[in-house]
Amino acid sequence: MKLLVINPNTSAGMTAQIAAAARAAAAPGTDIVAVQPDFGAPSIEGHFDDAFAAAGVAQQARLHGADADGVVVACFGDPGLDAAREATAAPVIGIAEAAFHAASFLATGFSVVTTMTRTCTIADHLLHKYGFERRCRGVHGTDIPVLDLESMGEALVGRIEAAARTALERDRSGAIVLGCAGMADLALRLQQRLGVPVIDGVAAAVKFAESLAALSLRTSRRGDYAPPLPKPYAGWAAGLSFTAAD
Ligand code: 2AL
Repeated sequence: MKLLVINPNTSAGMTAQIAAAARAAAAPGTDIVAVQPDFGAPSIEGHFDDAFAAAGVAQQARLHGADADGVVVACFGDPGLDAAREATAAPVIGIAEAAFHAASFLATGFSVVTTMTRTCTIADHLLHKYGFERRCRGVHGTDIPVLDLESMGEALVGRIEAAARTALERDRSGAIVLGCAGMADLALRLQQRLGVPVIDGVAAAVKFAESLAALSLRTSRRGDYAPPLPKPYAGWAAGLSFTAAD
């Protein structure tokens, strides 16, 4: 099976890191194809970055989604998730959404530990949108820039571990969701140190996408997830238009 993994930011280093994490989680026989948009921000750390990331995900899902068995949106803001679901019938899983679901199977309450504090609002919005506000007991920023995660030294690991310990205590939660695709490598290490489930959304999304594809389950084409209406897009997006032939 082929999984299209979309890194919504434009950092090639992070795309490679996400691809490695996805391959480590994937079953034998799952082919991971990792892509990124050709425009936008090198890291998604706010609403302005997120707006370009959503368009980038829509672009990549349109260009490469047709022959995929599943698609993963590998940024914790799940940018462009609904747009990608219109663009292809393959199941599309966001890493935040996947991590929230996985955490809810493992604990009555979980905490999110993420990067810049300003991104906590984006996670809050997703928790409400998906209906997880009663399971998530807190979203915690560490003020670590996303691209600093590319070289994960012990000092950085220590800061994330400390934030997770504080979150577990203050929130009375039983699991930690890591709030960035760049934290994928950390999950097992932190799980051993903290003694609670630590969920990386990249691995969780890969496993959910594989499961849905194996169950022959695809995105509903009824209602709002129907393919986009045919109309000519303008400017650089012209090549992404849907036509009556789609
Ligand atoms: C992210 C992420 O996963 N990728 C990115 O560029 N920004 N999320 C975050 N909360 O900082």
